[in-house]
Amino acid sequence: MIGVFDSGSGGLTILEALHEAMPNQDFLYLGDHANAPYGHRSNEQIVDMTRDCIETLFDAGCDLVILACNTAAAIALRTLQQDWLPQAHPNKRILGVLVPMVEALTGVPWSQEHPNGGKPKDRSILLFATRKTVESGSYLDEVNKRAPHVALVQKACPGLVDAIEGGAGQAPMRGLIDGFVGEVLAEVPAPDAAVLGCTHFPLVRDYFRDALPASTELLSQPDIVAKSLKDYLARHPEFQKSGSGHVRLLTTGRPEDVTMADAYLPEKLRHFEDHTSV
Ligand code: DGN
Repeated sequence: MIGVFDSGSGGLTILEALHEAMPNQDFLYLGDHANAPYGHRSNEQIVDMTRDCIETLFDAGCDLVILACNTAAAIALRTLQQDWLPQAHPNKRILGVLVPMVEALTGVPWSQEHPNGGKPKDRSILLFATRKTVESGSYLDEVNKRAPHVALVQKACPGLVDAIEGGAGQAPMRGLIDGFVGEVLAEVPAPDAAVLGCTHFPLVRDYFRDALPASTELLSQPDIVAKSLKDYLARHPEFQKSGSGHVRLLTTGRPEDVTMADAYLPEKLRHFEDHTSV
């Protein structure tokens, strides 16, 4: 069984793509709704909360956990992988969403740095993400290290996770997204590509699509992460336990409080069970 974690319901966009790409795999999802959104939390709190949730997924029988949360991946993943996992759970693995995304944005494998320094920047890519992810600089640093020809322009979208989790109406949602996209297009009028670097944002992908120029390719993080996990499992068969395609959704909060479900989640992704682990 593979664990999938997000601060709230956004990681369900990743889970949906994982389930579609690996229909025989069993998945256990945990949304930390009791503490969401993580944008208001300190880095130390994000590390602690992410670790507690991963521990819960390990305890429930997962050997591999996907951090389907860009914020947690950017802030907590390296610390947890280096300082906690080897001592606490040496046989388990945590994977994030940043590595596959950086590889997709740059076309360069993660293991290669500075492959073509000195080239002029001839490809512009917009990254829409949470303020925490943008401020961490993780995407920018990793892209710059691998593909100096890519101009990655980050755009923080404060309040968007709250609006999605809170089930904001369609008109205010469109207004919010038009505002973010308009501000960044004033800087870069014709970007080659854009990526939604927050797992909540694909739930309102159509609004981003409408606000961006038709010539801008909108990359799908869920599809990129799913392909990457499939490749990882092919290389690491010890984590590939064949199952029956069972998917179970847990929340640290109360299922009836997961209000965004009604507004933006597809029906099949709405069935959270109660779970109080942290
Ligand atoms: N879905 C999370 C992400 O991908 O960054 C949102 C994090 C949050 O709670 N702010």
